Formats: sequence, structure tokens, C-alpha cells
Amino acid sequence: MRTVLAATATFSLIAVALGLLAASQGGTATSGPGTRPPAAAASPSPASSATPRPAATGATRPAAPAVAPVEIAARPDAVPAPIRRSSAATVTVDLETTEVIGTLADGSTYAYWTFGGTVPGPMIRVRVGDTVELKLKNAPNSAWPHSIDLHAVTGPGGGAGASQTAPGKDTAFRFKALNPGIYVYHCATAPIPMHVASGMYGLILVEPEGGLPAVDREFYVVQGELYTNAAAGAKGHHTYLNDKAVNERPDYVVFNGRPGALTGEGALKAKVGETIRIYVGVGGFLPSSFHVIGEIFDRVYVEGSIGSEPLRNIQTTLVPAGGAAIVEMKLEVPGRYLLVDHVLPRVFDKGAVGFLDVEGPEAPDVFSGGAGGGH
Ligand SMILES: [Cu+2]
Repeated sequence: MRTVLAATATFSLIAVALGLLAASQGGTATSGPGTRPPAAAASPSPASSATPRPAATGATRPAAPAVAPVEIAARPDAVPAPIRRSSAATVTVDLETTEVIGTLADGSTYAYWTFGGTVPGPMIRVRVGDTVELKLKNAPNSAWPHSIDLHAVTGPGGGAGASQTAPGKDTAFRFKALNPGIYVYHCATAPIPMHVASGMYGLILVEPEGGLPAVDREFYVVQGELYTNAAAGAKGHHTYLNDKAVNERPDYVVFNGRPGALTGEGALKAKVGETIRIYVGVGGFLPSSFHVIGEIFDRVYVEGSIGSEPLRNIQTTLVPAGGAAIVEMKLEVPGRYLLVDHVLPRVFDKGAVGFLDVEGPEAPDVFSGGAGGGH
């Protein structure tokens, strides 16, 4: 059983955020995302799938399920390779929707719904002018229909109407990627907030002709919220609670699906001298004031705009709900940098922190004084 950052450990989160606690120390270690256990056979199905409803206020939390929870956090380095084609093509994208019991934190689980088994779902990469054949399969053990609305689509519903897919069925539709950019995709089956907040979102990159400038590493980070039927940090099994979503009061604000997903072994890793690019999106409902403590974005493709010159020298970029941005930075100084939503209570109390661990020689001409925290 993997150990994850305990969501209950507010002190640990604060200590981690301040650089006071090494990820390898007790209580904060995370295991690698590469050791995902097999998907649980059981799904948190409602008794009847005919007229499922969001959980009501005050719903009683069920006991922790008897199946091993799965790791749902998408790896931050799970970025498809740049496209080398010099002309448009027809490409097929296969996605499967699943309903799983996923690890939320140490001793707690959540009824996640996913594209491809991870939160966010797999990053999709196509080229402008490509015709995309989107095939959506809904797992046979799903209790709900699912669908996909890609913001990269020009067409009604972004594909949602064409992709409503019952459990055990599949659908397909085609679209031409007319506009380059980095776009959110999400489930659009009623009740849509429930599907989205349960983890059904991801990003699709539509590369411009000639691609983006080469960088040394690319990363995939998507912020979202969890609105659960228990207090943040409570042990046991959690499910979606609609009232908290309606009132925009999440228990967790997270990168890549759960608190601690991008800490420890899940951290972004890079080396001094490298230039990195982060595709950062918001799959949830709260805009993110995305900031990396200790770094300055050398370039930001604001709101994911590709085609105009990126802005330069940005401290914090606002990523809207249902939107995304591309940030780039050269790494000059080794150490641990913190990815945060600079709405800081989300960092200290709700989980919105990830690590960027940079290895390499010290650069005392740029920074000296040792590793510290804050900024
Ligand atoms: Cu769905």
C-alpha cells in the first residue's frame, strides 16, 4: 500500500510548503506514480443507475470500500512527445471513462471518475489542421453515462452531444483542430459539476505549424477541487457533495487529483541549466493564481494563447476555470521550488502545492544563503 501525503496533516503541509520538512521524512513520503495497482473491480455505484442524483447535504459517509484503492494522480511528466509532422493528418484518440475508488490521502479514499484512469486524464497532443477521430469508451462497470467536451473543438457542445456514452458502450466523433492552443477537456454529462469535480478533466494541446520552441522538459499540471461529504483530512471513504460545489467551498484544492500528488516521488524533476515548460490548466471551478515559489516565468502564453508573443517575466499567472496557460522558465539555481495557487489558504489547508526539484551545481552568483522556504 502506498503512503501518501496525509491530508490531515495540516502541519505537514505547512512545513513542506516552507521547506522545513524533507519529502523523505516520515509522514510526508510519497511513492512513485509508476507503481499503480490494478484497477479496482468494484465501482461506487448508486443502487440504481437509472436516476442517479448528487449526494445530498449531510449524507452519511459509507465505510471504506473493501477493495484496494488505485492511484489516480497523473504523472507530471506524462506529456506526449512533440509532433514532428510538417503537415496535417487524421489522428485517432482513444479514451476510456472509468469510475474507481482512488487514494485521496493516507487512510482515505474518494470515488473518482476519470478519463483513462488518471486525474487529470491523459494529455492529448495534436497539430493544427489535424482531423481528430475521438473515440470514447465507457467502462462496462460504470454506473453512469459519460461524455467529452473538448474546448479545442469547433462545433456544438465541443463534442458533448455526440459523445454521450452509456456504460459498456462507445461513441465516436470527428473534429478539425482549427485553432492552436492549450485547451481543457471535460465530461459534460448531467449533473456536469459532479462529473467534472469527480476528476473528469484534462488538457489537449493543439500545436501550431512548426511546433512550439524546443525546451528540455515539459510537464503536465492540472488544478482541481474536491467537494466531499466529510471534512478535509477525515479518514475513510469520501464521495462528492453537491452543496459544497454549489457554494464553491471545496475541501481540497489539488494539483493532479489529490493532495500530495506532485510531492515526493511525484515531484517535477529537472536540472540546473534546463528550460522547462509547464502546461497548467484548471479543470475545476476556481481560477488559479499559479505561481512557482522561487522562480519567475520567463515566458507565459497567457490563457494558453499560441500565435501571439508570450509575455515575459511574470510572477503569477491567472488560469481561469476551464482554461489553461503555458509557462516556461530556465532553471539557474538548484533546490526545491513549490508550485502553488497563491490563494495561500488553498496551499496550507487544502493541498494546492507541488514540488519542482532541481538538481545541479550551486550558483552563488545568482543565489546564496542555502535552501530556505517561502519567498
Ligand atoms: Cu462523466
